[in-house]
Amino acid sequence: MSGGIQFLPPEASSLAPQVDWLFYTLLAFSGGLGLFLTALVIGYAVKYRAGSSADRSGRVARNTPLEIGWTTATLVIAFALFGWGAYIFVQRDHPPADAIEIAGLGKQWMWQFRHAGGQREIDALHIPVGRPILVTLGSQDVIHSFFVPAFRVKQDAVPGRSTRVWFTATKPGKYRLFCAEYCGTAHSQMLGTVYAMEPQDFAAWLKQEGGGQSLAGSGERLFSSLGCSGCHDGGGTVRAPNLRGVFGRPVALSNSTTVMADERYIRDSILQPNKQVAAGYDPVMPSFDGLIEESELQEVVAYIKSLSTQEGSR
Ligand code: HEC
Ligand SMILES: [Cu+2]
Repeated sequence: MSGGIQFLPPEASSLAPQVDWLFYTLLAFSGGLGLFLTALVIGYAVKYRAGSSADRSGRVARNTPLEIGWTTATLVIAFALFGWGAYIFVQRDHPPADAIEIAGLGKQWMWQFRHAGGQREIDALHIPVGRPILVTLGSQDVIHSFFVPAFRVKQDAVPGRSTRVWFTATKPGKYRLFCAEYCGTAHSQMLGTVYAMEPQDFAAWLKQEGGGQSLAGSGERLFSSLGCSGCHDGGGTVRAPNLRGVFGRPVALSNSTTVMADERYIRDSILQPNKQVAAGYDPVMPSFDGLIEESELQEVVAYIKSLSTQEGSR
């Protein structure tokens, strides 16, 4: 964040150079085409200005190879640019499996982040460089948008939904975090700082922050205080699926389709249990929509996920 005129923010993520290359190529392509067309317009305007002695007999001369040539060439270029952009987009949408997960929550008007160990921060996000970071985003009120220009990533946080964004920071430093979706009076003050740190510094930071209860631990507490365990831990009168190991596996539904039990499925199961009913069970689970806060939902989802990732070790 130094002075002087900056055309683009620093490139501080593994994605940033790729995005910039695409951007510069698009700029060169459309700039070149724009200049070429402008030159033709000006050239002809001068040539055929009123009173000039240019030939106006209106000869029609077609050049079929030339026409086919430029149509094909621009088509190929346009598709190549599309393919290139799509490749980056798909990559941006597929976090590596070993990414470090952080729960992010947008609310009027601040960003809250919670690490797996329970460390919580407001308008600040500490991350290690060189490791993929996956931020799952929720919103407590209206649409916000998580935007870190130096990382070239932007992702909406939408109420009632879980979205995600991932990146690998490449350079230690402080980077601006914006909310890029107008979200009310203090939208312009919804700013934060991303602290990209060397891994050992990050480990030290995590330790120093402590954190107390882990995210999944808080979720486990909610799981019993909200009454989920009454049905789901067996022993009760209601027959409900055991959630151990459900995350990341395909689930058979009562309508004979199968769905991958990802974050969205877990979330929907809690807020709209009747939308997708697990095969072999009665649709008796009540909706927790309105009874559970967004941040609590993130904790419960973290807990249900932990039931799968720590399989056997618990
Ligand atoms: C009244 C009993 C009951 C309560 C309370 C309850 N559930 Fe359920 N839950 C069920 C039943 C029955 C199903 C299977 C039918 C269905 O999918 O709706 C289910 C399905 C689910 C699923 C999908 C599991 C799968 O294998 O597909 C998840 C996730 C889930 N519940 C989480 C929760 C959470 C979290 C809570 C607490 C906030 C909760 N449930 C509270 C009865 C209950
Ligand atoms: Cu906002």
